[in-house]
Amino acid sequence: MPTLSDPPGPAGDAQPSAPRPGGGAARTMLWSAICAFLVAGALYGPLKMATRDSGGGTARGERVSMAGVRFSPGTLLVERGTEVVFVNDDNLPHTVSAENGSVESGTLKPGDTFRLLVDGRLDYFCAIHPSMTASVDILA
Ligand SMILES: [Cu+2]
Repeated sequence: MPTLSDPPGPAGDAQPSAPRPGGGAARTMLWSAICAFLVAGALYGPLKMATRDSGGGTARGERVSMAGVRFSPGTLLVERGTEVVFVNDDNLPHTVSAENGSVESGTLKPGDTFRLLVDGRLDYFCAIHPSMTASVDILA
């Protein structure tokens, strides 16, 4: 019967050493995790906000969103001949109206889209909110 004497030894040893210190370590780890999460949030939050504030920025793509009474991105870069979709994600009506009069979407209600084949640089604005200006530029 040598096997009977083997198992109980370690089990009995583990009990005194495990309970309180183990709990403390788990607690510390939880706190580090929470702190890491908070720090990450503090760092990432402002970055994200900065990106959104420059919502008038430059981007490549085929989609322009109207939201918060502005076009986003403010400058869209596309290949010549790209079909660009303007989407009214706002809760106000807007238009896509070219500065030179070559394009006029008419009133786009919230949720409406306007598709346009872009063959050259387009500077446009919203006829309802003239402070909304943006452009589509052609990639060289
Ligand atoms: Cu508008």
